[in-house]
Amino acid sequence: MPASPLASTATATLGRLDFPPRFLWGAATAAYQIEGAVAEGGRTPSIWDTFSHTPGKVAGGDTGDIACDHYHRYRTDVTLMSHLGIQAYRFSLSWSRVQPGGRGPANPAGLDFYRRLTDELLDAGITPVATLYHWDLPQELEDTGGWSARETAERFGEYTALAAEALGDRVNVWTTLNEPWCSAFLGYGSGVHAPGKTDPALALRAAHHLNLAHGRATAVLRSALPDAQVAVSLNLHQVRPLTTSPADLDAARRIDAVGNRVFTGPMLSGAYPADLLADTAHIVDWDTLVHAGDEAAIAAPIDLLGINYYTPAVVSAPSPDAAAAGHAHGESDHSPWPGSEDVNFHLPPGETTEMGWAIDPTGLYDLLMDVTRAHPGLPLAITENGGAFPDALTPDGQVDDHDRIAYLHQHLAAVHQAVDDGADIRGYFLWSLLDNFEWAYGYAKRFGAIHVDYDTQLRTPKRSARWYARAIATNSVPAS
Ligand code: IFM
Repeated sequence: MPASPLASTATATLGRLDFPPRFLWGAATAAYQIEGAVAEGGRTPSIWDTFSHTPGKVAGGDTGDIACDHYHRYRTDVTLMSHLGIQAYRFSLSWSRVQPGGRGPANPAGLDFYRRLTDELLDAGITPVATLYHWDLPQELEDTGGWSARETAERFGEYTALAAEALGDRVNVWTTLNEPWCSAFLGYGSGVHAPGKTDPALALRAAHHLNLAHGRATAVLRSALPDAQVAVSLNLHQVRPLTTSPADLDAARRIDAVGNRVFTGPMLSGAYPADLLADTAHIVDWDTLVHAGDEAAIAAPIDLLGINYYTPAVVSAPSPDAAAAGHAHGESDHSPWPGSEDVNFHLPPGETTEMGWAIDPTGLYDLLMDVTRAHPGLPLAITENGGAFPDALTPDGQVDDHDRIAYLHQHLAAVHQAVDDGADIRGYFLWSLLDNFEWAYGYAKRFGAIHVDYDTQLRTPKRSARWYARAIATNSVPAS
């Protein structure tokens, strides 16, 4: 593993929580959520173009056609980041911009866009962190089975090689997949995300092929860019049983298996967990799905685990009338939890964000400590954390988002506590730099530190952006 550029101890001085020296303060976005320009520079449609243009799939009929027009305004956006002191920018590559159709040669115009973006970042002293896949599979690959087809993992390896060859001289930190749980289980299980399939067997197949894609990409990056840091970003669920009854504890075990260990098992421990295989044996034949050597390939060592956290999952014993989707993952008649469809999900008491997600920073602390205990020595970064709130522009054009500041403050304090308690946490990426296309919710939910007026594309840093800039400048947050 490359030497850590970061120390791993935090301190508290009077009135403030100090983060480790060289703790990395970042912000994150994703291609389809901000770029727009969906038909420019040789880009071909992704599954999200198809899905968002299908009536009834996205709130308000919104699409990513224009989004934040970042494709044309990336210089402005880098300047804004620079003014805030952002040290690292996590963005994703649009596969169908880099390799239209997901097969064959690279698209020079697509690569040029990412070269220009990364050059601009480097000129501003901002570290680029590139995510290879944030949910926008080329539609042509979906037409031949998408993630339910093993071949898609092979295509992902080839695409990774094209990206590494073109951008490896500029990008040193790579994330293979963002939240493969969503790609597999919301995309092929509950169907609230593209491609909108609702088949538990396809969802489990997709999970395995996403794991395999991660393994293939990691191997390609290692061989093409021996000095690069390789990571994956998982939206690990902080699963909490409603009570300590054996039935509730078993419900938590089941959701942990199909929500977390389906990825961390093969990626970090070299095997699918036996209880997951047992819970889902009636849905897929794992012996046929998983070929000899797959688990070893998926377990290719990573340098850093990215954790995306928003809210905990409180669960109780299965019952026939369990809500199909569970809280926090959208409305559908189909479950995103194959084999554990009838587990009940509960919204904990207390405040929620505009997504209806419980605000609970102890979930982040517990998650960081759980992962640290399960995988000692594994460097971590929070690659997404933030909240959607009902932002309103004041008459003088400001956004006084005190609720978002409180959310960030509480969650950063939880990160600080985890560092103090021994977690090796290298950085934090606020979700999101900009208001953007929030998938099935369209533009109705705003997660940005920077407000975007979608009619004029005017960017206005919110009060939270200034608060975050101060945290970066002082490498600390207030103690209370
Ligand atoms: O906007 C998403 C992002 O694309 C992936 N993680 C969760 C965010 C908020 O829902």
